[in-house]
Amino acid sequence: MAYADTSIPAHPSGAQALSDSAACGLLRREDARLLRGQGGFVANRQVPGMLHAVFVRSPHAHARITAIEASDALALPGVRAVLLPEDFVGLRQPRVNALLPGMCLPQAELLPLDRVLAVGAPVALVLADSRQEAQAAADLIWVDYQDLSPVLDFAPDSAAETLYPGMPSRQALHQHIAVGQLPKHAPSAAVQLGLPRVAASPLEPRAALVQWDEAAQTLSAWLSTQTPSRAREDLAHALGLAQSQVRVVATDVGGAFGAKASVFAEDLMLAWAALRLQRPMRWLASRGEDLLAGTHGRGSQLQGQLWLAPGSPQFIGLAAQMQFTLGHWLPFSAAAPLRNATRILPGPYRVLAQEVQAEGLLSHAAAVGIYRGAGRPEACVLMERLVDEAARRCDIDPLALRLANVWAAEDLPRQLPSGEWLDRCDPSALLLRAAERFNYTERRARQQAVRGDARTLTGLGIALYVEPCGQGGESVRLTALEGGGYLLATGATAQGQGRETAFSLIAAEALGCAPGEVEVLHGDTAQCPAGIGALASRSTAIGGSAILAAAAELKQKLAEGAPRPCTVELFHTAPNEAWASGCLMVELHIDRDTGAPTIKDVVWVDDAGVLVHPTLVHGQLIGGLAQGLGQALMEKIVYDDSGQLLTGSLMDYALPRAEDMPPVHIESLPTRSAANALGAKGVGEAGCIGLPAALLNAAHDALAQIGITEAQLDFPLSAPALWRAMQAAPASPSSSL
Ligand code: SMO
Repeated sequence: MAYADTSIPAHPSGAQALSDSAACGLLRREDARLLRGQGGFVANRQVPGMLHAVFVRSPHAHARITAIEASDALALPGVRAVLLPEDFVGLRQPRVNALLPGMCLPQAELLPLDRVLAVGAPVALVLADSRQEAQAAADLIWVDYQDLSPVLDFAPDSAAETLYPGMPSRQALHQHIAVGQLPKHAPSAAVQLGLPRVAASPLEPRAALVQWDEAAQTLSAWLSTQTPSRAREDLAHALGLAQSQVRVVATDVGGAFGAKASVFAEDLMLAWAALRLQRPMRWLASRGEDLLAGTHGRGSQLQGQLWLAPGSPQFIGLAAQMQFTLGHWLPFSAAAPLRNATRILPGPYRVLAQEVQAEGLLSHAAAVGIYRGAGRPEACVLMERLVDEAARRCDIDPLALRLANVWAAEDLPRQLPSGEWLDRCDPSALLLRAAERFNYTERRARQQAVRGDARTLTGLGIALYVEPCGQGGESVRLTALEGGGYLLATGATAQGQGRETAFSLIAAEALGCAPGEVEVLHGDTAQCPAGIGALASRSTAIGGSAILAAAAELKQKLAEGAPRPCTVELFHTAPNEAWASGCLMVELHIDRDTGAPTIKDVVWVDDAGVLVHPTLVHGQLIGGLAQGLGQALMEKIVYDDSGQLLTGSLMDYALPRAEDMPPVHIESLPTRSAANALGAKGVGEAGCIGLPAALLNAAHDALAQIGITEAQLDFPLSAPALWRAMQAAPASPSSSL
C-alpha cells in the first residue's frame, strides 16, 4: 500500500487550503472517538425494558400470501408480540422526492396484505426479550405462499406486468434531455456496458431503536441515518404525529454511502409497533438482511454514441440511452441516479448536440437507491468509454482527444444548453498534471513497443470526471455563549467523515477564534435546526457555507454590542451547485493465462475547491477509491431466474480489502468554487465516480493490444470475464498456449 503525498499547490484562481496550520492538526476528540472504537452506534445503545425485533421475510420474489400461522411462535418463552400484515394497515409507503417531471409514484400500503413483491420483503415483526428468542420465534412462523412469476431486472416484457395497480413497471421513471440536432451520419463511436447492482456495505448495517413516551406523547428514534430531519418528517407522517412529537437522533453513523438516506419499511413498522405496544424496541439488521433488503446501488445498462466532426477531433453530437432497475419500491431518492446520470452528461466536455434518455424499471427485487456517486459514475463511465472508443477508431491519442474537447477554464463557470450550471474548474490542467505525474507519454511508448508480446497485457486508462455536489441549502444555529466560546448546531450530519473537525475549523476561521472554542452539535433533531443532512457530497460545500453565513452575521451582531448569549439561526441556500472534478490515470495489467487484473498504480489529480482539512479530504478520496475499486473489479449482487438472491452474505459478495488497494498518488489542484461563499466543492463520491471509468478504459486498452476491440466488458472486471474476452483474440504466434 502506498497512500502517497497530498501536495497542494495553489491554483491561479487563488484556491488553497483554508487554514494550513490548523488543517494539518489532529481530528477533534469527538471525531477521533470513532477511530478509537469508542463510537456510540445504535447497537451500543440500550434502554430499560427494551424489546428486540426480528422481521420475518419473504422467501419468494413474488407470491400470494394465503395464510399466516403464528401461534407456535407466540408460545415460545420471551416472545411478547407478533405483528402480521393486518396489524400495519394504515401505514403507507414513505414519500418519494419528485425529482423528475411526470413522476408516477406508487400509492400503496407499506405492507400488501396478501402479496409479497420481493425476496426479503418484511411479512411479520416479532418482538421478544432477546434477539435470540425473537429469531427463534420468527423461524416458527408459518406462511403459506402461492408462487407467482416475478418480473426480473431489465425483463424485456416488463411492460406487460404491473407491481402496483395503475403504475407501469416499465418507465416508472423517465427522463429525456435534448439539445440541438444530432448528426445524421453514423456515429464515430458506440459503446454499451452494464453496471450490476452493488451493496453499500456500511460498517453498521441499518439499525433503529424507538421509544414512545406515553406521558409526554413523544417518540424518540435513534436511527442509523444520514438524514435525521427527513426521517423525523417521515416518522411523524406515518404515525400521524406532529413533527414536534418526534425526535430523531443519529450522532454516530457507521458509514452510509447513500444507503441510509431514506427511511425503510422496517423503521416505520418498528415505530408503529412501539406506539401500539408502549414498549421501547430495537432492531439491528444483520449483514445478510442489508444485502437482502437494504437498498442496492447502480443496477444500470448504458448505451451511447458519440459523433466527431468530419476531419476534425471536435465532438459534435452525443446520444445516450440508459436503463436503471428500481426494484420493488421507491426510496426517497429513487430518481436521483437516473436524474444525475442524464443531467451530468457530457461531463466536462463541449458537445454541440445531445440527446439523452433514461428510464427506470420496477422489478421483484430489492429497491435501488442512491449509492456513493448516485448516477455520476454512470455518466462518467459512459462518456469516458465513448471518448476512448472514438480515439481508438479515429487513431487519435485519448489524452489529445480529451484536451481538444474539454471546456477551457476561462469559459467557466457557465450555464450549459442542457440547463445545468457548470462550476469553475480547469479540466485541461487536471489532464496535463495527471499526465505529467503518470509519465503518460513514456508509459504509452513503452506499451506500444511491447504490444501483445508479453505474458501480461498492459492497458492505460484515463477518466475525467465531474461531481456535482448538491443543490439547495442547509440549516445552522450558532450561539456565542455567555461564558465564552461558541455552540454550533448544524442540520448537516456526520457518517464518520469528520464533520465536527471540519465545521469547527470553518466557524473558527470566520469568527476569529480557536477551533477548540467551537462545540459542534449534529444529528439530533432536538438539538439542531431542521436541515438536510449528509449526502450528495454536500456537507462541506453547502453546510459549511451556511456556517460561514451564520458566523459573519453573529460576528457583526457582537461587534454592534449585542450581549451574550447571542444566537443566529438561518437556513442558507447556496447560490449555485458546486461541481468538483478530477482526472485519474491507471495502468492495468491483465494476466493472459488467467485474466487476473492487477492495478500497477493510480495517479489522481482532484479539484475539490477550497480544502477545509486536507487530511480529511485525503481520507474521503481514498475511501471513495476503495469503494470504486470494489465496484469495478469484484462487487456484484446476483439474483437467479426465480428472483432468489445468490449473494446473501459476505462469503458470496466480494468486498475489497486493504491488500487489494494499489499504490495511489493523489494530488489536489483546487480551483475555487464559484457556487458558494466558502469556495468548497464536494469530495466524498469522487473515487467511486472516476476509478471504475478509468479501469474500464484501461481494460479495453489492454485487450486492444491483442486486437480485441469489439468485446463488451461489463462491471465487475473479474478474471473470468477478462479471460473470456481474451479468448476472442486472433491466434498470435507469440502466444505460447
Ligand atoms: S449517494 Mo449520497 O449519500 O447522495
